[in-house]
Amino acid sequence: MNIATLPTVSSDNLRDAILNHLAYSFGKTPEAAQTEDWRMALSFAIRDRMVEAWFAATRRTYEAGAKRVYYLSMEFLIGRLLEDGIVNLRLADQARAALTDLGLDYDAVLADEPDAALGNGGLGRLAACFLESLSTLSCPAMGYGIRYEHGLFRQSFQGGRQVESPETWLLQRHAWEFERPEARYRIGFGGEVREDRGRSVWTPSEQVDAEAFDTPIAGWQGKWVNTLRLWSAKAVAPFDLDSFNRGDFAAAAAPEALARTISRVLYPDDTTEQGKELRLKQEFFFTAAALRDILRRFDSEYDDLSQLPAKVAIQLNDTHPAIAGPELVRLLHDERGLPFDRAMEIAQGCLNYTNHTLLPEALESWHEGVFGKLLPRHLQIVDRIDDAHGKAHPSRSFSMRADSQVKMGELSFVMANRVNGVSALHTGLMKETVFAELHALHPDKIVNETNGVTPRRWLLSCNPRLSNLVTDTIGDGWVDDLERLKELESHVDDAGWRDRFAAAKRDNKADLSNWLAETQGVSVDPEAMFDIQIKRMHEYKRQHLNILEAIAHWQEIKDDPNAGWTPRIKIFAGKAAPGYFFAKDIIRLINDVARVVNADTATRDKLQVAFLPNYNVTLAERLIPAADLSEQISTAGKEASGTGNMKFALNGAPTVGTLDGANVEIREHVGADNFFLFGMTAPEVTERRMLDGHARAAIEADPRLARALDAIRDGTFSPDDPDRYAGIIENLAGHDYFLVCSDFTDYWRAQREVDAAYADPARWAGMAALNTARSGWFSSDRTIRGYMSDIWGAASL
Ligand code: 475
Repeated sequence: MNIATLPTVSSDNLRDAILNHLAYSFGKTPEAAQTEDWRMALSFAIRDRMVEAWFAATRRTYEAGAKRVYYLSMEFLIGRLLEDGIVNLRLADQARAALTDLGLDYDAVLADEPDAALGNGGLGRLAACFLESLSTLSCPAMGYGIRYEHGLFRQSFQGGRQVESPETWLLQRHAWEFERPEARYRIGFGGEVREDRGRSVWTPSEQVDAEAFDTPIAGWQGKWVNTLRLWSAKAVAPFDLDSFNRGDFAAAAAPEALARTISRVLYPDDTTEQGKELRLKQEFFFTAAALRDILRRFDSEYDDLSQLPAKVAIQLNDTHPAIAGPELVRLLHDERGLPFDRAMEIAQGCLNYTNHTLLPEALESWHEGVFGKLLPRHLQIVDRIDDAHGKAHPSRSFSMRADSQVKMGELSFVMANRVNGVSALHTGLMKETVFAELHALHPDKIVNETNGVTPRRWLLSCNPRLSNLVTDTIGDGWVDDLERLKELESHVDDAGWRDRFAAAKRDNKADLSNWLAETQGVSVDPEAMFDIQIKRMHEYKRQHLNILEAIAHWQEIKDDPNAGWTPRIKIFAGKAAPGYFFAKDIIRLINDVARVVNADTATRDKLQVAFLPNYNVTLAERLIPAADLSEQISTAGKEASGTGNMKFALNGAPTVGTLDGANVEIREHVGADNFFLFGMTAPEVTERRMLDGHARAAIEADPRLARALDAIRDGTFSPDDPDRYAGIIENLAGHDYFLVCSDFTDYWRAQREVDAAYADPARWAGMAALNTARSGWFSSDRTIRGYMSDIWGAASL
C-alpha cells in the first residue's frame, strides 16, 4: 500500500541538488563552503525527498477519515537525523558517491550533525524508535513534545569526577525542522476560578504562547512520513515598551525571559522525581498545546465530539503528560459545554498510559499547594474525577488525592482506556504491586507491550558490515520484517558463514579500537573481549557490581598472571543525574579503578577498564556493533524493560544478565545456552531484603568480594584520599538495598563462564550469531503493531 512511489535518484541528481541548496539556500560557493554548509545542503537535499510523501500521508489520512495516534512525551531522544533519513530513503550509496564526487569526506559531513539529545534515557529513546516504526507501518501519527533549547547536559571528567556543562545543539544550524508561526496557542498558568451562571471560568494570571516546530519522520523506504511537533515557548508580548521607555531594560525583557525558561532545558533526571514547579509548568505547557492542536484538527473534520474516541488515540508516555486527563475534561466541559460525566467518559475513551518504572521515587506526585497555585481549575477537576471514581467503587481504599498530594499514576490509570507495562515481567509486577488495587477494580485495563527497537537505526544503519552479511545471506526483507532473521539460523553451523559473521564483529572492533586510540587516548587489543555496560548511572542498574567484579578479577590475575586468562576490556559509559551523588561516586570509582588497573603492566594485557565520557545516541551507535558482551545486571524487579539489551543481542552480543525486565524475554528467544544468567529472581530479591544482615553474610561467604571491598576501603584506587569511597563501602556492607553483595558470587561465576565460552572462538561465534538470528521479535515494528491493535484501534494506511 505504497502511497507514494519515490522517483529514483542518481548520485548526479543528488549532487546537483546539494550544489543548488549550497548556492540558493545557504549562499555559498563550493570553494567557500565549510563542513557545516555541506551538511546543511545535503540535509536539505534529503529533506526535499521526504516532503512529497509527507504531504501525501496527510492527504491520505484525511481522505480515509482514519483514526490518528498522538504520542505525548516529555522526551524524544532522536539523536542525529541525517543518516537516518538517508538510510530510510535508501540513498546511502548515492549520497556517498555524490559527496565523494564533490571531493568531500562523507562520514565527516555526517559527523558534523549534533545529537538532538532531547531525552534522558530509555523512555526518550523508545519514543524515538516508536516514531520511526509508526511511519514504517504507515500509521497516521504525530509525536508531541518540547523543543528544548538545551538537551541533556554534556558530561566530561575532571580528576575522574563528572562535570556537567550545558548542551547547545541549537547553536549549530538544524536542518530538520519547519517553524510554524501560525500554529500557536496561548497557555495559561495560575490565577483564579470563578463561577459564572453554573460554569467555571478560569482566568490565568500568567500566559505564554506555544509555537510549533515540525520535524518530518520518514519510515523505511520513505513511503510514509509522520510529524514530530515540538513546542517552543514564546512571550505573548515579547517586549514591555513602557518599562523600556522608563529605562528599565531588565523589566522590559522580563516577559520574554520568563516564557523562554519553560522550553529552555530538559530536566536531567532519569527515574527520580524532582517536584519542581517549572517541571509541572513544562508538563502542562506541552500537553495543553497538544490537546488544543488535536481538537483543532478534529474540529476541521468532524462536528460531533462524541466521535472523538473513534478518531483520536492519545498515548501518555509515563505520567509526565498526565495533566492531559483533567485538561481534556476542562476543554470538553468548561469550554465546550459537555456535561462533566460525558466529558470524562470521552476523555477516558481517548487516553492511554504507559508506565516505565515502578521505582517509588519516580512515581510523580505533586503537593496540592504547588499544583493548585499553578493549575487551580485542574485541581478542582482532579477532585471531581477522584470523587466520581470513588463513588463508582465505594470499596476502594485509596485516593488520588491522599496526603495533600495529586498522584499522577493513579490519575493516569483512572483516566486511561488502557494502561500498559513495557515487558512481561514489569506488567505482571504492575498488577501485583503499584496498581494492584486499581487492577482488581479494572481487570481488563492493564496490557503488556514489550518494548522494541527500530532495526533501521540499530542494525541497518549502525552496523553496515553485519547488515550486509545478513542481506547477502537472506535478502533485505528483514529490514521491515525482522523476524526473518530466523532464516540465518540454518547458516550458523556452517563454519565458513560463521567466520564471516565473526569477521564483521572483528572489523567493527578494530574500528572502535582505532577510534578509542585517536579520540580517547585508550589503546586496546581488538582481540580482547569487549565487555560493555552503557546506560544511565543508577544504583539499581548496578554499575558498581560490574566494577567490583573487575577489581576481584584484577586481584586474581595478579595472583597468577599466567593462568590463561581471557583478555577483556570493560567499557562503561553513562551520565548521572547532577544531584545523584551516589551515582557520581560510582563514576569516580570506575575512573579511579581504570587508572590503577590500566597502569598495571603485569595485568594490562588481560584486563583494562575505560569510562567513555558523554554517552549519547551516537556513541551507542559506535559501541554496540563492536560489543562482544552485553551487561544487563540490574536488581531483578527494578528495570522495567531495557532496550539497550535488545540492541546488543540484535548486533550479536550475548548478555550476561539477571532475570529482569525484557532480559527474561530475550533469554527465552535466544535460548538459555546463549545467555549468561545469574542472580536472584524478583521474588527472591523481595525475600532476601527481609533477611537481616544479608550484605554482611554475603561478604563473609565470599573472600573475593571481601578482598575487592577491602581494596576500595584501603585506598588502593584513591591513595591520595583513602576515605573517598567510605560512603559506597558503608552502603554495600550495610543495608545494600540493591543486593550487590548478595548477587556478587553468582555474577563472578557467570563471568568465568563467559571467559570460557569466549576462549572457544567457534562456540562464541555460534552464540553471537544465534543472538542476532533470534532477536527479530524485538523490533519496535512488532511493539507498535501491538499498540495499534490492543490499545489504539488504529490501522496502517
Ligand atoms: C526504564 N525516565 C527502562 C525504558 O520503556 C525502559 C523518568 C522520570 C523523568 C525523566 N525520565 C524518566 C524513565 O523513567 C525511563 O527512562 N524509564 C525506562 O524506560 C523504556 O526500557 O527499563 O528504566
